[in-house]
Amino acid sequence: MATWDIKKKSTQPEPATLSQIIFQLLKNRDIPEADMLSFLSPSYDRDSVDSFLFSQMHIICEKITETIKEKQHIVIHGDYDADGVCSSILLCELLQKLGAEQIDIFLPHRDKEGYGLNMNTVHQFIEQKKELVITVDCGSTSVEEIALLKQQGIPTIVLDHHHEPEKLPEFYAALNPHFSSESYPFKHLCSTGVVFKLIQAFRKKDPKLIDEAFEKWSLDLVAIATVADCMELVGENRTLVSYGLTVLQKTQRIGLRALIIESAIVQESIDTYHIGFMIAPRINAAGRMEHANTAIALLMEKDFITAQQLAKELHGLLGLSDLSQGNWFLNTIVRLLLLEQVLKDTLGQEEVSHSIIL
Ligand SMILES: [Mn+2]
Repeated sequence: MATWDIKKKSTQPEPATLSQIIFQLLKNRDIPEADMLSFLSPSYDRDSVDSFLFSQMHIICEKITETIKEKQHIVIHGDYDADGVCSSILLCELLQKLGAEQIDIFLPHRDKEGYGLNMNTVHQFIEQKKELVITVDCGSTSVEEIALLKQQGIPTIVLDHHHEPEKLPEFYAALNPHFSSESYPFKHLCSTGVVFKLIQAFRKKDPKLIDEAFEKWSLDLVAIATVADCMELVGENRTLVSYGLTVLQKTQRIGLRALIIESAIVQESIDTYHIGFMIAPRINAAGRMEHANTAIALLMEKDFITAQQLAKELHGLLGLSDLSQGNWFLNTIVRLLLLEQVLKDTLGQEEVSHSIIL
């Protein structure tokens, strides 16, 4: 018989609006008393952290504004997983909104190029005369690659959330909550969350250009990436995902709608389960089985017919991905067992023979 190990009753005073049992449950999960209310019912205005608490936010905003004013060529270097894809798209949309005309997104091929910047890519950027490189979901450890870019007069901005290496690259500036020199108080943002903080910073600087609608409609991708990257759903992430789910349930992105339909999800009921087990795996399947560019193309597509074709493509790649991970075998067994039960129930057959041919 199971024995329950119940923590001792807390003697600290409970916030007036919480019942003793809820207070005790949160306490047992190490939620600080000050965070209990926002944990249970996040509030966008109350729980958002000031973007300019990032120590280099001002420098980065200025550099991006200047680069766009000079009509220089910007390249976004992302990653092939859901966070890398979503952060590349959000940054591209922000730069377009700010008036940038020359933006490219570069995502490495998972098998042929691997994670992060590599020397071949850097040589390509130099040859293509890129004038500003912005890395998202990577770049924090690319010492040699960023040094070569700098040597060639190309500055690099890093927007990342990977841990600080022993030696930092010579980037122009960086937003990374994990850097020891970083003063931003919340450490668990994914890269898409970091790009979202940049959107909020530009909104604070110019609320007419980056309006409230642009900021709020960006939250669907923040929710997807935060859940897909398995970030802790505490503090600011809890607020971003909570509001992000509401946005996702009404998303205006044609590609995302096509993906939701292809995944047989009722859009109005999307929650973190649907992101983690249905949406994110399809986005990740592109980078795992072919190239993450297909996921970018789908999520940025404006035409529904094309979006449907791309969504079907990702759905097919997910099947291949399942197959490569052995899930196909388990799925087949489960489907056979369900079929056997149906045959027994409807035909009254006691013995049902079946076989799997491999
Ligand atoms: Mn990430």
